[in-house]
Amino acid sequence: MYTNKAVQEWVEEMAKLTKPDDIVWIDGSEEEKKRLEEEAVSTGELTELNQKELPGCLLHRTAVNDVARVEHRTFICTKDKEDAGPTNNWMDPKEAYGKLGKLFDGSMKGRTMYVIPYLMGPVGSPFSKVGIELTDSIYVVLNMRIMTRMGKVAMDTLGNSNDFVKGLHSKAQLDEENRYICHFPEDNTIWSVNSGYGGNVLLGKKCFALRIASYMGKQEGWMAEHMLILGVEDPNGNVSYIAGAFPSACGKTNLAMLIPPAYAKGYKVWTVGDDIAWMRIGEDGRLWAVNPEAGFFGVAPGTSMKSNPNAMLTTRKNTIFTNVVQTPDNTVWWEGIGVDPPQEGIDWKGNPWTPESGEKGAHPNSRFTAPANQCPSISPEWENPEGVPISAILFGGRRARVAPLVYQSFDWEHGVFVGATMGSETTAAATGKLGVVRRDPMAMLPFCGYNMGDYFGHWLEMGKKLTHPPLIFNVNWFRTDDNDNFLWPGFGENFRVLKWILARCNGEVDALESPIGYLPKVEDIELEGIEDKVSIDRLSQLLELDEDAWKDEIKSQEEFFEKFDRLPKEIKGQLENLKDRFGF
Ligand code: OXD
Ligand code: MN
Repeated sequence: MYTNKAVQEWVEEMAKLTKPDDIVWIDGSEEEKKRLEEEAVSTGELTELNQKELPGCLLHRTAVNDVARVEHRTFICTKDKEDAGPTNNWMDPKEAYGKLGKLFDGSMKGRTMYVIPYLMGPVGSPFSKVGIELTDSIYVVLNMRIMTRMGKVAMDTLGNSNDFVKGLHSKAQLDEENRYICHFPEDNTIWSVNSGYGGNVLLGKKCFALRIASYMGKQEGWMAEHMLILGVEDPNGNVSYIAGAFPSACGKTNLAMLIPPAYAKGYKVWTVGDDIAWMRIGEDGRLWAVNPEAGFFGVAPGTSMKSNPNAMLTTRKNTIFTNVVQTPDNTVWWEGIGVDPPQEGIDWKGNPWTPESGEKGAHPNSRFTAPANQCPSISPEWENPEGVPISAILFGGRRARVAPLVYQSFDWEHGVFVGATMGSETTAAATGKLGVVRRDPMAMLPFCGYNMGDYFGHWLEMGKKLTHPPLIFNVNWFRTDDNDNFLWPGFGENFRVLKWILARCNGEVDALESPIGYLPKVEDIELEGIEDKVSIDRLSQLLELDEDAWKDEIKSQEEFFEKFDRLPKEIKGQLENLKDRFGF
């Protein structure tokens, strides 16, 4: 059905390797969706949920050993090891093609290979790029259908060009020991084998839109970032856009879909994206961003009508749920959904489950895949081919102690340093130990497709070209008191911090200079309506700098930077300046 020669030849070559019984070219039509859903339901790969309560919704369970991104098995395969840098796993491309080639050899025997053309970015946008994913998983096809612009539209965009990202995925045997997610940025290629978990297999998302795209961005002078994009509309109808980088499972989706508190009459927050931003310098010297995705692959646990009503409403139809609890009336439940659990259900492993069992019913990294256009707060601009102009960039993480609620960097270069020194306590979105602080520059540690020292350099270069750069802030919703209680209510109340940030962008409010940047004056964070939860004292505590904690923090930053051979001198200089300002 498609005539692009380069695509055809590559598909043939990959089919020779993986030896599927059949090849199906995906067109993105409704009929195709129906057919694939029926097939997946008939084999048990997907379960149809209660169509009255959750029309168009499906449930999937991954293998129990396959529930999160596997960072230790994710590789950047550049010819020169140095180009992958000190924070990525590296494999020689020849070795990777050889090793994975053996795993792919015959891996689709008895299966169908689906050829998924997809577009990252809005249709007709100069930002947008085409990828093709070959997979033996219907779950992948149906998720890609939600997460990207899939099928004919992508092939039409590609035309006769050979400029597309080549993604090959096979579940193979879901063998943990032979699970590899390999990226070949110099070849525009991604190979993923032996996994069925979203972040490892929906190749348009982390693999292309972040790892490969960050490399492309460096070559071509733009940026691919692990950022949400939101718009704040004021009572006069003016909308300002903010992009925010937070590590996985730190509330990007919640922030992107925030509903302003009651006191902020006439304000509205619009969602442009919840995970990835592609950003270019506009002719006006501002930074313009698009969301390359078309859906949300959000973390389910903790999502409720209280924490994120817009996400809940988005997922009431046409959604694929992964690894959540299936209730007796064939709907879904997860920890933190805000309603009582069913007396019994089927847990994420597919076993009978009761709330008394002491086990979690949903996996902590269980997910929903939902179309962005179903989101009640979706921005009217979310598919604008030119993107939206960014006024502020936020960096943030989970920091129980060190980081104050919010502070502003002195300038772009200092902001890059603030991003480069981000740290966060680990979550369930990746395998590994939970709750330990790891340095996660710009929330890109697992997603930067090249040497992170060069990546910092690229940020610095971009800053030089922006005549109207966004202001850069750091936020921390997760600060706790001595008894480990959160000091800040978070969720919708985070709007109060956004409001201060935009007031800074508009030059409407001054601030206090501190060693780490500009801090708000206590009276400038509005507390109307939450005075009972956040007293002035508490707010002061949230904005406090603990010198001892900062001493340790700077030591940890210094240690982290020691890994880098290609650390820009500006970053080193910023570290020295920070020490000087503290007098350390
Ligand atoms: C995600 C992640 O799925 O960051 O967005 O893990
Ligand atoms: Mn993410």
